[in-house]
Amino acid sequence: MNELTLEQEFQAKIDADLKIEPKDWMPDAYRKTLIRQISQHAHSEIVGMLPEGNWISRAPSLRRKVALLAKVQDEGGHGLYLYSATETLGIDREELIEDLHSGKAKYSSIFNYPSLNWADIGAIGWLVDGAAIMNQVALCRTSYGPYARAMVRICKEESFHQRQGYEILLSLCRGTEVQKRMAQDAINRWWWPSLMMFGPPDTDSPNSEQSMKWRIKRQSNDELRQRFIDMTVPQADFLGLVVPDPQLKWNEERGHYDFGPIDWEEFRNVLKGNGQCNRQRMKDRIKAHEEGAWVREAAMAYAEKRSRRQEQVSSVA
Ligand code: BYC
Repeated sequence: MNELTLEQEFQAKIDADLKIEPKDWMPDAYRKTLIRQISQHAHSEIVGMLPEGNWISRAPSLRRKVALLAKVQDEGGHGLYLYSATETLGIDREELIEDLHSGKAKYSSIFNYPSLNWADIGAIGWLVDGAAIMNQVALCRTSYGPYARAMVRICKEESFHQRQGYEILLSLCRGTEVQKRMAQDAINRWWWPSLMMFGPPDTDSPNSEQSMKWRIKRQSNDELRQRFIDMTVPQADFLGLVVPDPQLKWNEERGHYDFGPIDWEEFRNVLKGNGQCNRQRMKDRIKAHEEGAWVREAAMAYAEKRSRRQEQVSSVA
């Protein structure tokens, strides 16, 4: 079969909402786009453990500590599912991790902001995980089978994470005046970066059009961002917190909230490596990777020993 027919069959499969599986034929550009997006997503999960990990030893109660520990552990697990999904596309995990550490690969802009106090852990759960879910529920129907299946499991866990964050903020907002001020301060700092998680505006998103045609992305960056704002503003009202956007206003005609301009210059700057925590995050990630080398070596040695033993057993049988 020639390339054109293969490509037409591939697109027809996508248009019929069938999943593409690892051994199916796929255009090289589809494979590359998936490797880029899924590995960026995996890196985000792993780097996303850092700002929260800082607070495990300082959580205000045993209950909060256990919940945060479980959340951070889930994120490590999400990274593993996603690295595994990327590997089905014929790339090695070590290579992906090297690209992250060398600064070649991107990870979500949001994790380059600092978590300054306990209220930030609430804001991360509510806003960051809330934005992640909004984006990831759409990805449960993405066209590549292994990615879609990983996302189903991830989304189930993310919804606990979001509730964990909201509950922290609810407690603070029902607490003392100082606690409420802490919650408001955290929202003031995390609101705009959370909106940036959805990526640049549709008019400035080079990958969107093709990714939507391939149904890797099911909704555009702006559609998901708007949906997130519409869902989150009433939740902020319930907490009694003010969303830090003076232009935020319900638009009856559109059936959506209007909102003020996003500082895309700040976004681009963070992507270039100049955010508040980019350097610190990469330093911590590389250190953790180096310190974990013995665990990877021990796991490999164990796996090799087991497979040698299995070979011996089957040759005797
Ligand atoms: N940060 O053409 P576009 C989580 C890049 S949640 C950094 O629109 P695309 C977690 C983009 O990669 C976060 N880079 O791209 C939550 C592209 O760069 P290149 C992770 C960004 O791919 C809680 C360029 O800008 N979630 O993990 O069509 C706790 C142009 O953009 C960002 C995911 O990764 C950004 N915010 O759409 C722990 C979800 N936005 O490679 C962990 C999966 C854009 O062309 N990913 N860029 O140079 C996606 O859905 C899509 O990749 C995006 C971007 C919507 C993010």
